[in-house]
Amino acid sequence: MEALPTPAFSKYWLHGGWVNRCAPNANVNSITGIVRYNTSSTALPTTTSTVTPSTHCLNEPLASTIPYLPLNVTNIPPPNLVLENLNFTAGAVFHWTINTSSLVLDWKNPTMMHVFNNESIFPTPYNVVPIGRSSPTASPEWAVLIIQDVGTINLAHPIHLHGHDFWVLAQKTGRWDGTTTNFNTVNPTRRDVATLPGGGYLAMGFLLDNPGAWLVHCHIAWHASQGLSLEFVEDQKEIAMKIPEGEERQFRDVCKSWGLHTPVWEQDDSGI
Ligand SMILES: [Cu+2]
Repeated sequence: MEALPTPAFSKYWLHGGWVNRCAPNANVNSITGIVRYNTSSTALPTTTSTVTPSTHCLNEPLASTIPYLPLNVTNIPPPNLVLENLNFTAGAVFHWTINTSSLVLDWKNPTMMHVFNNESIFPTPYNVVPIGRSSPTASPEWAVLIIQDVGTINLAHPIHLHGHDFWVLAQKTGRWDGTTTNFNTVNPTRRDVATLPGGGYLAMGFLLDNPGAWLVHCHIAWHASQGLSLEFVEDQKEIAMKIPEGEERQFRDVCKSWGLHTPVWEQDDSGI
């Protein structure tokens, strides 16, 4: 196998200090790790940071995280723009809501069971958003999720999408104007998690190239527990085709066993 080209620096300090504003830590300068491209190296990196510590709860400015390998976002058919409003209900129990529904899953009948059963209607609290290409042979198509915080708490949320890297097309305070005019589609920051600003919106673009059931959730664990999540079911007809029959059987066996099992404790949160 051909060796990968060696980057200019082969090892880097990774520093968690950026989070200190939102999650204060007495030993913030000790939250470090090392990223090494040479797995046999034990030398310490000599890299230094030019990052100014954050004064807010957002991620680094998008202008500071322009990808080295440029990739643009193209072709967003209008039906693939998905707007979801984040809010909350605070009765005896606090719940986050996505378009008025707080996510709650039934572990013995998960989303993929509905997919294997060819059901296209999912339980409301599964917060399923069907998405997919206009045809299996369509040229590359993108989808965009716009999460709009319409609540009054004004908290920033780190939003994570399963199944895809995503491109940060917009990340702003205030209301989305309903158009793609102000989206940055030219080599936007690519992320695994990006911050939804309190009272604002986050527009996450992803290429529709991976049929499956993909969770989107706040990465603050107790917010996910309180229902801050939705699921994309992407190109549902193609999902089962991609999964070997043996695996589907195993999946059904596990769900059946789970259904027969008497739980030691009851499900007491969203289930994710
Ligand atoms: Cu959150």
